[in-house]
Amino acid sequence: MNCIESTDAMVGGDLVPESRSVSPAVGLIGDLGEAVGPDQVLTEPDLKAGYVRDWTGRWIGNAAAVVRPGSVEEVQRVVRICQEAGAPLVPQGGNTGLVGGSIPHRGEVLVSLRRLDRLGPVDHGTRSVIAGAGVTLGRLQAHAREEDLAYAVDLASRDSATVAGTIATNAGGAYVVSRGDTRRQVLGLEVVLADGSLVSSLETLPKVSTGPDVIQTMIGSEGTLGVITSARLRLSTPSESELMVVLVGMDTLTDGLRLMGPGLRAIEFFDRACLEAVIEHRGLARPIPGDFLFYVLVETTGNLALDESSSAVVDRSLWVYRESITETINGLGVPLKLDVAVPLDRIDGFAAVVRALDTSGEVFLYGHLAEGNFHVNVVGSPDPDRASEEILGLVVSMGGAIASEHGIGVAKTDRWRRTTDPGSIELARRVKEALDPNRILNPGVFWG
Ligand code: FAD
Ligand code: S2G
Ligand code: ZN
Repeated sequence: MNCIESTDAMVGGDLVPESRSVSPAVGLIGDLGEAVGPDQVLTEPDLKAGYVRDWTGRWIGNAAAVVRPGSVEEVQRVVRICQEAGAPLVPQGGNTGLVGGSIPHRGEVLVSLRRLDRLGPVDHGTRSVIAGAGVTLGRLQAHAREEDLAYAVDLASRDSATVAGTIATNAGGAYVVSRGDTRRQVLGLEVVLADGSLVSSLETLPKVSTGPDVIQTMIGSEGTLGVITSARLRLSTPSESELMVVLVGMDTLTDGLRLMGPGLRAIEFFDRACLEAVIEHRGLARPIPGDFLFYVLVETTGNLALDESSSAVVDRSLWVYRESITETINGLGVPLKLDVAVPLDRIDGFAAVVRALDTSGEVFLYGHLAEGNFHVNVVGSPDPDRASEEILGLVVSMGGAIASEHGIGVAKTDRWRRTTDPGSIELARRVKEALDPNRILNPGVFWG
């Protein structure tokens, strides 16, 4: 059940923005300073720097100002001011997004939600918790653990990635195969719409059927339909049985699929290039003897049918080889990162064709095996746009998806428009038209 609550007077069904004594002389920056306090409005380039550069360094944007509201009411005021000034804004959480969607590319107002970091008490009855937009994944996971519960989504960016950012990108991570993506964890949302009004479904009961749950459209909307200020999230009981983590060397990914069975929690893969780079970057020992095209990491509470040919080690610390890949690659140079998915019966064919492409860069393949989710990274390509076109074109030709968990952002907006079926584009356009007719919300994403 969604209820619209607004501090605005409703006149004849139209929202009449509350009167604001705007002295024209102060302008946008002054208005924003009045709304959140001047020290929460950053205009100096060095103070804005961390907010306008993405995690990989591939995008460096510019913001009219960085604004850091500390409450839902302040978010409403900021959005209303931007709406009335016709000033586009980009909502930002931990700024760990990898498709350029969290960066102000054309002087937008950057609205950082990190200060909305309240965490409610765990509700054991509904096994859920209300978390503010700016709560990091790591803090949410620790909060759940203290109550002998668990939050299902886990990313290596857990100490920066925020609740709202993971909802806005429908983040996946290692446990999608056993616990689902972020969408599966969202029980309710509180969102500030483009006109500054507030809509909330936080107090919904665990199971209702009260009409279209339109607010769920915010999941995966990447800051283009509303500013998420809070969410009610599902928690689960951690598995009792002993976990086993195994790393297996193999020369086809299809062989890796045979390791999926009862009790599976996560199945990740990475190629030889990733392993060599991580061993060097982190100064780690070689985890298993032998030299293989691929390495598959399995976390399970079941038994694994390992034949004598597979080299395997059972040790929970093996995750370090998988979790170090992103930072290792970032240390080699600004990577072209393509998060894609291909049908499971095409995974080895896809890997072979990508490797054969002439990207003139170093190619790294890793990701989440059960979903056919590859993170194709290319470092040192002289023409990353051409490499991106070729790889995304290959994905589409194989019946795959041009994004599996990182979203579209500005990196794939053009390709998204060209490869998504026209009906879905038209429906998305109508929703955007209805919710953000003046296109002030993250205008570069999807519709840029
Ligand atoms: P930001 O980067 O700040 O924003 C991301 C998008 O969400 C932007 O479009 C932004 O406008 C929008 N947004 C942010 N806050 C709000 C809000 N309050 N309301 C509306 N829109 C909002 N991703 C995965 O899916 N799986 C992984 O395994 C994974 N591993 C990673 C490992 C590393 C080391 C790094 C650096 C990144 C990884 N990521 C992964 C990518 C990234 O962490 C996710 O995309 C995450 O969801 C981004 O969260 P954030 O808070 O940093 O969002
Ligand atoms: C992962 C992290 C980001 C990347 O490691 O699963 O989602 O592409 C990725 O390196
Ligand atoms: Zn991933």
